Amino acid sequence: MSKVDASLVDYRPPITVVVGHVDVGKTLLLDKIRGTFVAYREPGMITQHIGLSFIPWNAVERIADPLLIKFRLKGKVWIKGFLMVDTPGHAAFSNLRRRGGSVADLAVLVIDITRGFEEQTYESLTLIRSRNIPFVVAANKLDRIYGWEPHENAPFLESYDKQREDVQGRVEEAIARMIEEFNKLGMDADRYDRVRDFNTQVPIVPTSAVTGEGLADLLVVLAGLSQRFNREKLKVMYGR
Ligand SMILES: Nc1nc2c(ncn2[C@@H]2O[C@H](COP(=O)(O)OP(=O)(O)OP(=O)(O)O)[C@@H](O)[C@H]2O)c(=O)[nH]1
Ligand SMILES: [Mg+2]
Repeated sequence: MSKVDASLVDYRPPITVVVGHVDVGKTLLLDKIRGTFVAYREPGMITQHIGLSFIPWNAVERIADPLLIKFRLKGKVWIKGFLMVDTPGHAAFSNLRRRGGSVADLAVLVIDITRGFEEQTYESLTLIRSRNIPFVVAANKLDRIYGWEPHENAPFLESYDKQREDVQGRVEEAIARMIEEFNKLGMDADRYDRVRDFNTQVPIVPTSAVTGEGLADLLVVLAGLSQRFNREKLKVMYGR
C-alpha cells in the first residue's frame, strides 16, 4: 500500500463559476478582477475565449490585506488562487450553464443591485442549490446607486464608510430588497460583514465591475467559503 504523509498533500484551486441574469456584469467583473489582480496577461488567449481565468491568491493579497486583518484570515489562506469560469446569462444558454455548474466548487451569483432578482437569477439559484455549491452574491453595478462617489478598487467597506448617509441608505434598501427575495425562497441572506453563520446565510457583497470596488471583499469571502466548505474536495494526494 502506498503511504501518504502531510508533505504530499496539496490543494487544487477551486473552480468558481460566475452565473446570473443577462447583462448583470459577469464578464466585466471577471475582466476587472483579472486586470486589477493579475498584473501579467495570460499568454494563451484560448483560455480567455472559453472564459476561464486563473486568479493567483498572492496577487489578491496585496489589495485585500486590510480585509484579511479585519476578518482574521491573514496568514491563514491556503488556497493558491481561483479558476474562474464565465457563463452566458442569456436564457438560450441554460444548458451550458448547467454544464458549468457541474464542475463547480464555488459560485458567484451576480445580481444587478439596481434591478434586484430577475428571471435567470432564480434559474441560477436553483442550479447552485441543486448541486449544493457554496456561493456568494455579487450585488453589482454599485456605482449606479444614485450619488455614489467611487473610490477606485477600494474594498466595499472602506468606500461605503466614505459615502453620504442618503447614499448609504439607498445601498441598504437595495440589499434589504435582495434579502427579502431570498427570504421568500426560504433562504437567509445578509450583507457579508453582517453574516453570523456562513452555514445558513448567503453573503451579499456589493461590487462594481467598473470602479473595482468590492472586488477584494468578494475574493476574500470566496476564499473563506472555500476553505470552510471545500477542503476535502480540493485535496490532492500524491502517493509514494
Ligand atoms: N455602471 C456599471 N456598468 C456595468 C457594471 N458591470 C457591467 N456593466 C455594464 O453592463 C453591461 C453588461 O456587462 P457584461 O459584463 O457584458 O454582462 P454579462 O453579465 O456578462 O452579460 P451576458 O454575458 O450577456 O449574460 C456592459 O455594458 C457593462 O459595461 C458595473 O459594475 N457598473
Ligand atoms: Mg458575459
